[in-house]
Amino acid sequence: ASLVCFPFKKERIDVVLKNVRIAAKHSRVSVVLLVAAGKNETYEGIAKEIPAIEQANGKKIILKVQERVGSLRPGKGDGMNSALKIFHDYRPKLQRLHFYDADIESFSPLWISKAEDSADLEYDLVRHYFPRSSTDAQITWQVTRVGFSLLWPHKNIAHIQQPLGGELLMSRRAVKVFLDSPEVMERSDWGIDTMYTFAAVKSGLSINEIYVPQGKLHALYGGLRDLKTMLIECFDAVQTIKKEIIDTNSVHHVQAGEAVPVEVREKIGYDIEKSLELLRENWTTEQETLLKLFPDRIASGLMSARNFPKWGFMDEAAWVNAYRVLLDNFDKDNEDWCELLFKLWVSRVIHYTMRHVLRGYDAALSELNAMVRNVQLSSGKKV
Ligand code: GDX
Repeated sequence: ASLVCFPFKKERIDVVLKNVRIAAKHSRVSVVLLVAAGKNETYEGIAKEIPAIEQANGKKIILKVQERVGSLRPGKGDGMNSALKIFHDYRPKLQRLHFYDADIESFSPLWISKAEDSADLEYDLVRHYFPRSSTDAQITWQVTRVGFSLLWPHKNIAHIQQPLGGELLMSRRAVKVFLDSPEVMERSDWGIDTMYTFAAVKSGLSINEIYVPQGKLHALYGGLRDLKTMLIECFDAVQTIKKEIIDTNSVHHVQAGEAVPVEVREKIGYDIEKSLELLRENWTTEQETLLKLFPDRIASGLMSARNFPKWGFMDEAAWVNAYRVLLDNFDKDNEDWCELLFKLWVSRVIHYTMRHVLRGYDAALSELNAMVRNVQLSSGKKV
């Protein structure tokens, strides 16, 4: 028996309810759990509809406000970790826990069935992965995939397709591993996805990544500024575990991808014009001082972007150099460091967009894959 959880904050009520009905109807699902960030309009709107959905499907639907589990900003991590605890204590015992973002417009019963099929083959962790627009997923590519490849080039973790994905199935065994991991339970913010991925690999859980060809259609980001908090928390998560040793190489299978649908190939993931402005904003003298820790080309490049949008200095090699400096020095409690990390990442994303996305979808994706492979090769070679 399985539990499907949708963590939510502020979302379109009709979209969330549609997803809840899909889960409640599924034959493998016995409980649906909605974990709210707080009691807001979305919460109230959902609460009203629950009795009818329970009655129509004969399934238990639980709506709860998340607990304070971790110690960082209370966010999606507290939501997901609260769900782990509810799942673990639920009686009669449940076997599998699924997570899906509540705002997905393309959710279907197939997402649940595919994950269940894979869990039937006894994988501990099943992760959904999707075709993504070439300008989407720039925290995944530039921060998490580069970071994992730099730190553990010989391990499976460097090869996880979408290590930040919020759609996944955990076996009871996986849930137990996460509940017993202090790093996971403390991660109350956006860093939670990084920690689940890391803890799964470190503890040797078997992982299957399953491909969902329709892609994940959800609300578009505005400028890259919308992603600043997520960027900082995802980078901080990598920095926290940078000294960890992974001494397992567990089973990791990836289902082959398929042709990418036109809607995904042609979608623009963020507002480019709005994002160009970001390189000029919020400068302080402290940021100028911190920039001196970086190689000259990066420091002078970013300084010149204060006057006119510039990005040519932040190619792949420069980003990897900047990443190393950040891993050694970044301090998430210092706002100037946060703003500097953000500007460096913005210049990287704009460089990639202008140099590679312009050449078309296939060229852009092959560049991202080449970047990750190059980082693995250069940091993994024995000298
Ligand atoms: N309970 C709870 N508490 N839910 C939250 C909170 C919170 O503080 N913050 C967000 N959520 C919910 C939200 O309502 C939605 O259902 C889901 O979490 C994802 O949030 P959203 O703002 O839609 O995130 P976004 O930008 O779509 O990122 C998601 O996809 C990324 C990815 O796959 O690349 C999110 O699951 C990321 O963690 C993931 O890395």
